[in-house]
Amino acid sequence: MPTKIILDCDPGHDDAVAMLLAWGSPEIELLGVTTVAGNQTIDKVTRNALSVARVAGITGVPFAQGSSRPLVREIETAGAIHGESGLDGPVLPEPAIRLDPRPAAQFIADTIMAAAPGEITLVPTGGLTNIALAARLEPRIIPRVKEVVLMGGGVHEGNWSAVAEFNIVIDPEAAAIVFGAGWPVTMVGLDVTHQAIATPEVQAAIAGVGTGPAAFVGELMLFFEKAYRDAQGFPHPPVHDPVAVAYVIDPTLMRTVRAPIAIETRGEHTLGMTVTDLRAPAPADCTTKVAFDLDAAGFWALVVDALERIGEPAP
Ligand code: PIR
Ligand code: CA
Repeated sequence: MPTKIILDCDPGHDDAVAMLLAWGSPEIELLGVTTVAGNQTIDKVTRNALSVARVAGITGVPFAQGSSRPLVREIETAGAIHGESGLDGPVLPEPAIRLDPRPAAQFIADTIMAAAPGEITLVPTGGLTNIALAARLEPRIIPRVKEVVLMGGGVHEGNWSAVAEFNIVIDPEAAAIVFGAGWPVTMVGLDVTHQAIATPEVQAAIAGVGTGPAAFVGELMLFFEKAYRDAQGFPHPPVHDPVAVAYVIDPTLMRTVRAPIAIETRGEHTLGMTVTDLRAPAPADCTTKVAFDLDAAGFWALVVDALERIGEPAP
């Protein structure tokens, strides 16, 4: 039985790859895609999500637009990394599908309440605004969600400050709600995603698939590589978001440790830090886990397989 997921994202080069991995993997049933302001403004990331759906031939999956800003703070985008559009590099085709009329939080709440308890895994790859709003809108979803597997945070690494990761620090109040809700949370953070590097060998394997969607990913990686080199000093870019999807497909691709995780919402130098208590043993009531040590070859094999399965969608 495939795992049913809702992907909540802000595409975003790596979010686009996460969408493709979810759509092209038989272990996953994509119940919906929701968007949240983050890498770019909400109208841009929503348009990007619909363009990616067109590229990959994603049909029969509802797309719902979410929050245009964090719960409390002003919006902060990542144009330096993802460009003016949020998905700079390839030509973005006109969207071919219409949005679900519901706001993302409503869509998430409705979908979870309509499913059996324990059926749905939430996979957020952007700020946690929509997920926090859904939990407040319909608290009965909290015990019904199988797991929240999110890309965000990190124990030993930061990328938006010395100690904070972008998805957490842009909406730390939402992150505090999500990490503290009591549902199982797996944090797929920078400790693992900085090991998911699109090396020249990886980029060659993707190009070797030889399809339109694979070429699209290649063009995304080209832009992402230059941006990551200029802005963050990485020779080749880490592709964060599909690692969370890969954990849902095959949790043995990384090592996870149960540990309490607190979100810093008031620190002078540490805002958005995911303060992870690795002292053993974890308390019995601990509902959070953190991932380390990625099997990068196994991860990229999943991405290439998904592109092979997507093939050449009808235009
Ligand atoms: C990536 C992101 C934001 C900033 C940088 N420097 C790099 C986006 C990605 O889409 C990913 O979800 C997460 N936020 C990584 O921090
Ligand atoms: Ca993202």
